[in-house]
Amino acid sequence: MKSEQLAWLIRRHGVEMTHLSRGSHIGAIFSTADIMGVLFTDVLKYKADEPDWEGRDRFILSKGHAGAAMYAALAECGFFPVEELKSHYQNGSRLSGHVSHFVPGIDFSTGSLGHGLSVAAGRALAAKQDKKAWRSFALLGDGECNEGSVWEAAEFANHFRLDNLIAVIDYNHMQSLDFCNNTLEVDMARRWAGFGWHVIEVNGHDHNALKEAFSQIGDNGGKPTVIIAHTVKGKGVSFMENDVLWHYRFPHDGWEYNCAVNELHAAKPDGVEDPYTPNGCPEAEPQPDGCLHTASETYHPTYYIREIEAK
Ligand SMILES: Cc1ncc(C[n+]2csc(CCOP(=O)(O)OP(=O)(O)O)c2C)c(N)n1
Ligand SMILES: [Mg+2]
Repeated sequence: MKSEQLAWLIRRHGVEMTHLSRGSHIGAIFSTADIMGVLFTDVLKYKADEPDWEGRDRFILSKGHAGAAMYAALAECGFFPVEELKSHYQNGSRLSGHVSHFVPGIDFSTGSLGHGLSVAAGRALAAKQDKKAWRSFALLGDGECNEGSVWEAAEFANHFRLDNLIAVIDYNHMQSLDFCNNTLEVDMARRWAGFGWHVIEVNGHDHNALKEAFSQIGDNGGKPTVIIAHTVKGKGVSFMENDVLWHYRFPHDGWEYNCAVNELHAAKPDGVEDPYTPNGCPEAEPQPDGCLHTASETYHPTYYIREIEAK
């Protein structure tokens, strides 16, 4: 499968999974979809029919709230049946909202932010000590980089010259309910460089640029590599882009679900089938005047309060 096809399927599954479960984090899923698409088609070494294969690259989705993106990638790459994705977030399902190591292909459960890089760094050191060729990857959010533990791991990786460690930052400038710069500003590239890392900046939605960036890892004078991927939270559905609402909101029946699916269909690559709505959705009724969920509205954390007041 091509990376663009996988990224599209991640987005389509993401809409369905959050819609069915009334689950959160569609914005984060879309933000990482292209990075995950490239990682699972072009970069990571693995055997889907042997998830614990010793020679596999290790990958940790440290921003575990984008778990639906990883589940979709794993299912599409053959780790478990695609049909199972519909059970995401349901009672009794192993596909919990944040990634779980009970799922084939997932080595480490996350969800509490700030832990993935420490584990990935420890693994990279273990690989070096055991003279293993596999590499250790971690995908982090930019808001997650507010966690002090990220920077302890960054120092550790520099000290041990872990050039088999690759951090990818989903640099979308947003964290749950606000923009990062309103919360705690991180001067991203300079900070990582200051911690001794080899820094690559890239458009996180440009597959060729991502592939080029990943091809540069491992030969940087002993430095660990960080790929700072400039992304847009909610990328792929216009009314979800750069809008804090879609950190927690799920695509509701009607206008939201139909428009999201139809926008994805308008950008569907050749050779991909939509497993849920092969021909897209009927055109949705326009939203009534004054409805709170219009595309143009600038959402704000007070949205939920306004929604309650409106009832
Ligand atoms: C230790 C910890 N604190 C708070 C949260 C709640 N939380 C979940 S997602 C999120 C936003 C994180 O921002 P970022 O890493 O930029 O991810 P994005 O919102 O861009 O997907 C927060 C604060 C958490 N999961 N873990
Ligand atoms: Mg973010």
